[in-house]
Amino acid sequence: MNAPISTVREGDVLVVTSNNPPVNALGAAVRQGLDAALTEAAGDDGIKAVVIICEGQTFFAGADITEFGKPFVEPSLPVLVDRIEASEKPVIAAVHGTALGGGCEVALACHYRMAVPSAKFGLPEVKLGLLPGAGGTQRLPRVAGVEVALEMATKGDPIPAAKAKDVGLVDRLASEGALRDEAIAYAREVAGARPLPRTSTRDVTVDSATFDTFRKANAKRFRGMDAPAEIIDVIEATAGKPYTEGVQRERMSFMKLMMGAQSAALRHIFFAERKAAKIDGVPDGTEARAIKKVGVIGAGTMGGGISMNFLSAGIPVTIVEMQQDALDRGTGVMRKNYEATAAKGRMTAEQVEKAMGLLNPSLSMDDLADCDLIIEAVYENMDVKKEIFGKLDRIAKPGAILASNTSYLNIDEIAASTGRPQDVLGLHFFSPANVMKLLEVVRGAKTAPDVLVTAMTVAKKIRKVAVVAGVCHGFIGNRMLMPRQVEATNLLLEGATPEQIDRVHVGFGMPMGPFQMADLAGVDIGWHRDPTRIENIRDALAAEERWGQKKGAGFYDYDDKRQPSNSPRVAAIIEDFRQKTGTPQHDVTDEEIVERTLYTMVNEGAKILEEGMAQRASDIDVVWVYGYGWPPYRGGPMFWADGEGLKKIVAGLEKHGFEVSALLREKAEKGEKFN
Ligand code: T1G
Repeated sequence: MNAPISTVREGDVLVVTSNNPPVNALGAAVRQGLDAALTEAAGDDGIKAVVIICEGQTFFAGADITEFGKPFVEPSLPVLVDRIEASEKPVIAAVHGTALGGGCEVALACHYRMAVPSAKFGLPEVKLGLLPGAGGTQRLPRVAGVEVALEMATKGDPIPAAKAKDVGLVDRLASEGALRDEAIAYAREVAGARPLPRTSTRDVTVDSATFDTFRKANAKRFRGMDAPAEIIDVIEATAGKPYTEGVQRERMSFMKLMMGAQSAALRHIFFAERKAAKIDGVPDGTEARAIKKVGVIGAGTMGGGISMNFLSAGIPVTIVEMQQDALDRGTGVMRKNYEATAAKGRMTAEQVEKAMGLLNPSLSMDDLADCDLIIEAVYENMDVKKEIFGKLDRIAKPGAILASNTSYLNIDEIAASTGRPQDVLGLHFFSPANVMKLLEVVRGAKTAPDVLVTAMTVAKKIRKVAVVAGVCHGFIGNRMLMPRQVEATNLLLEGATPEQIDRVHVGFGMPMGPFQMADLAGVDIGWHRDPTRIENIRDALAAEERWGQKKGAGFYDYDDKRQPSNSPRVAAIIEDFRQKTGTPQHDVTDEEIVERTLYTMVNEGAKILEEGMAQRASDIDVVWVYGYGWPPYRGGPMFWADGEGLKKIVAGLEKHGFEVSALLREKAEKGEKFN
């Protein structure tokens, strides 16, 4: 591979260019090239200033994550950034794309920073369970202040160039498309300026109360995570201290996090998310179909949420309902959702109008005739879906992709109600569809390869994380949810309480437990709606209209602010069922709850793999992290099981009499892992 770093003399300015696709990661060859360029600049009196710029998609997007855990290659990034800053000639960072992590730290070590308006700066190391390990915790507080540094480093979200300029991270904005020329001109302008503005020599002013205030304000968000807490500690401990002392503390904390389980889990998820986009058995070079216009059938919660994903991505949507009032209600909810986002400052009013302007409400399916992708999001009933797909077969243009948003139903059966099963697949969005990142792409037996490739391409465009699932009841996520819910209910009958089971799950890191989730989603979801037919605890609650938060009562009682409290009525219902079923009672331990609700999920995941319903174990991890809030710092159920030890999982399942998946047993016996 040719050297990623090249240098060229533009008069008295040395332009150092990195060409290391896809994201100019700061791998060993890049670091060595930059180091050599600094030596070249230092050794040539004709050079008065240096510009560092990148070709391709972006300025350096960080250290090369694929190098982590491999033997070290000099120069390290911390050494390199200090060499940049120590240069006797000014070094100007010319930034486009996303200067992230080590890329942002390289820019911080430069004496001047220029960026095009579309550029972004970020320290996303925290999303990998790490912290900025090349001086970022020391230089950013000195350049932009402690508050900005805390915000950027603990949350990992990038800021746009204009804000970066406001906070002092960027000195000069360049015109789009003229970055190289304008950076060279800027270099000439500052070539003689002395003293060189070395970030590490600047002071940090801070009010010591800042840190605890920040910790308290973000306690819920950072719950259970090591990296954000460590970052706050490092910035607090080193603010006001000399740079050389501060970077030592930074280095120590970086290595501690790097060796920790949470970073391994988060790096696993980082790569798993990208691996999920790759589809086994699809010929390389399979072209995606063009999706210029989308149709959505059903303007309910799901249809509206699904439509918003495309509208926000600038793709026109024709949304079809049967009745005008349902159509008006649905489009009204979409506008309300957008306006709520705008009220939070995450969208402008113009963007709301632009998105809504791409929406074409209709009462006739005939208006879907020119759509390239049509997504059905109606009532979960196979007959209804078959009828709709039969109609679509007559209406949709040749080559249109026909998708169902079904959560459970058989895609092959739906496809068979058309004459074009090769164009049919499942696109299972998760509620709220305009928020949840996960998209299960359900591959029918006859789904054509280019239809799958199109689905993955569209998913990326609408900023979803897509995972291919096979046709089985519940696909991947909901199929694993079932044993968890069944066991959680069984545990109630045997002596556990809803609050105990939910506490164990929340303590594990889930956003909520099974019963809190039921109350949020609706206890009546999937209920047969016959209040006289009471066959289980859920029926009993539903019969009393304890349908969850929306009714002020479900497995918990809720006050008018939807604050939950344990419900004596629910305890009585559970007790009643314990009596009626004669279930033997025992003291349920937290460990038993984990074994019976989480180990059973892993067991189901292993069966899903055995049956080929998921392409790889890491896909299952992606489903649960992005679809159900499994704590990313635990890496997903299959990664977590690897960490627990598959032998321990098998023993736990056998202890409670579960039938252990053959694949799980085989891997446990061989001492293998899922990932
Ligand atoms: N290292 C190695 N490979 C990377 C990479 C990285 N930093 N970033 C992306 N890739 C690969 C990715 O796996 C994929 O590979 C391809 O590039 C395209 O990525 C010392 C220690 C930059 C916003 O965390 O956020 O610096 O699947 O699909 O959607 O303090 O990539 O094609 O084989 O995501 O256009 C900090 C992580 C590192 C940035 C581009 N930096 N990357 O998004 O493309 S730690 C990050 C991203 C660090 C220092 C510390 C995104 C992107 P493949 P993609 P994209």
